[in-house]
Amino acid sequence: PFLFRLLTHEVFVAGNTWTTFIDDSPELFKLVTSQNRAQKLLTYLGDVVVNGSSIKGQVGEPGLKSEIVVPKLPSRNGSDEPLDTSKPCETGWRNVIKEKGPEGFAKAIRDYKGCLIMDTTWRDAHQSLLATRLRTVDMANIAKETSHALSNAYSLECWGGATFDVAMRFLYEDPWARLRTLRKLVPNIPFQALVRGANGVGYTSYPDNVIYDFSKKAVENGLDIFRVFDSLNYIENMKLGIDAAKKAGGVVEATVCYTGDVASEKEKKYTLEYYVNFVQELVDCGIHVLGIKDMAGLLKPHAATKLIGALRQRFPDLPIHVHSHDTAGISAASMIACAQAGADVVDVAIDSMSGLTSQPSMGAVTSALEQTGLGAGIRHEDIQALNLYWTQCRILYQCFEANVRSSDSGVFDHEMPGGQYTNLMFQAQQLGLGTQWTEIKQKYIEANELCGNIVKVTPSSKVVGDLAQFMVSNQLGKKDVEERADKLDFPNSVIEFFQGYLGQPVGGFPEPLRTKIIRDKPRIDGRPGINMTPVDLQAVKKELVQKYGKHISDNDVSSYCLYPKVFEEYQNFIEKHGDLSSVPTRVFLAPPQIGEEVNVTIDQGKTLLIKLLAVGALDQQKGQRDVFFELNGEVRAVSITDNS
Ligand code: 3PY
Ligand code: ZN
Repeated sequence: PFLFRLLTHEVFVAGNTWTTFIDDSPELFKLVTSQNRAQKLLTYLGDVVVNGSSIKGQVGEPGLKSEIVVPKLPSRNGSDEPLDTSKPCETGWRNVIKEKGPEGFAKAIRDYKGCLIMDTTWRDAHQSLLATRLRTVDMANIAKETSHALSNAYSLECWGGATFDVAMRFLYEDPWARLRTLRKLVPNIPFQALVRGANGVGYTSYPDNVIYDFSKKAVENGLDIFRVFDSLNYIENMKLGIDAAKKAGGVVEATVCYTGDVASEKEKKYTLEYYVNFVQELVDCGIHVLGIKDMAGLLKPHAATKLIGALRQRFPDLPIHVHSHDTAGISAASMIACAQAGADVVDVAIDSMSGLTSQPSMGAVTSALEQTGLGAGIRHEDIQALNLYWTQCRILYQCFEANVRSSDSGVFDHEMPGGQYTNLMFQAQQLGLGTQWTEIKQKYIEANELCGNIVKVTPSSKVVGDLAQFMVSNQLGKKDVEERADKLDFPNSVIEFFQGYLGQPVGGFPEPLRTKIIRDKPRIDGRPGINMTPVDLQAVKKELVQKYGKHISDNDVSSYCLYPKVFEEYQNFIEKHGDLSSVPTRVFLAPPQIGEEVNVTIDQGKTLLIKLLAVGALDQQKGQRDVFFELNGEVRAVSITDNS
């Protein structure tokens, strides 16, 4: 009867509910104020209604206003009935890891006749295209179909890199829960994470025990393969990351970061010989798989043939897995060249999440491989079905697009990694100067030279990017920096790099610049983590439990050790609003229409039916508005501070 009265009220019917109507008609409502889970959720939704989304990096609203349609996979036997995907697929390469261990898995991969794929859609593709903002719920909703469609994939990259901190920092999600959620839905395909060696999934060095603990937890929560790299290709950092992944029981995909151009006569530093020697050092550490990480997309087809050819010849039994970005528009050709030169796995992203600063298109690469007798064992029709989902998802997340619209072969000069390219371009666009972006790219080249022509990937790429931005904003050229280095107020990341906090760059630090920049600050000439005091994990847990309560888990302790401030802000948010990870993205990022019904599943299968009814007038004294919802047929109100 209450709802009937509300819904038939003439003001409500006229659709004019953003008025004093609510305040003038108190008899309509019985406010329920209990601070339960649903109420916390409504406080979040109410805030989005009154103030709009506060998710950082969001420009505008999600492009898709309806729910994403989950496509059916075609049948396997030619019948008209679609494939039954109500349960996940149970067969895949993960079974080989479970049955034969990492060594047996590596051997089986090497013995496979074709070239397998890793799908990066759940990690690098959205890190590179959508500012890492893809939420767990949108992966989970297509996960069972993915387990069937990509059952022959070497792995799904779904964790690590920037996803760990962005999950907490911007999406208010627990990264560990993401791993567990997806694991349940995809039991058959190995899960892969990108791990920055001694930097874990952070941007700095940590005490060794933090990295060992993190790696162990990753396996416990469902991770199989660690792609371990170091942002300076510094072998001592690599050894630590490799050992941590191995002790955790994971498959160790030790990775060399590719920079420069092995096929160029001008290349004097990052030559074929340099790579072969570095890989030998990795092999000596007892790795399972070799990763080649071309984070900027510099590897051209001819260079790929030379590099992979040389490594294949020198290490005939070592599985080789190649990663690239399509910034210049060349990566599909390069990945095919890699496969032909003996690579066992190449990285691709589902078509609508591919290209530009992301990985090459799955459909394109697998179709091309098929014709060369190096098929990946993935059905073209299945890719089309998955792609239908991701086409909608890309529109949904358009508010995080950086507006990269074309290829840029200038990457061969500036060598910016894919994710950073999109980030810096976005920032330059926000500044609104048409020339800003070109200037940043130019200064990035100079900043790299000042650092001594280093490998540029997170976190070393941040150093070069920060130095480039510093040079742009202070109108400094390379020569100015060299001459005035002892007086300039450099960004912290730059000072710390020159101190040695990331490790030792190939060929050492440039002098006298290093001394001029760090002045009397300490300098580290070995592995930064080696002298760090171990963290007392039990003591940290005790402190966190005291502060936040008994729900604090050992995983939380690991999150805190890597990102103390981010973790605390995330916990404070969760205390206020609860776990929002299953709120549909379009209402997480923008208010629903008045009268629109939204289903939100909380806890284990409990579904809330939520409808926005009306928004009250501004209470001038309190600076608040009441927002009225219907929750499973009952009216609830929340008072929200209006920030406008
Ligand atoms: C990361 O470290 O997050 C990267 O994606 C590097 O390429
Ligand atoms: Zn990448």
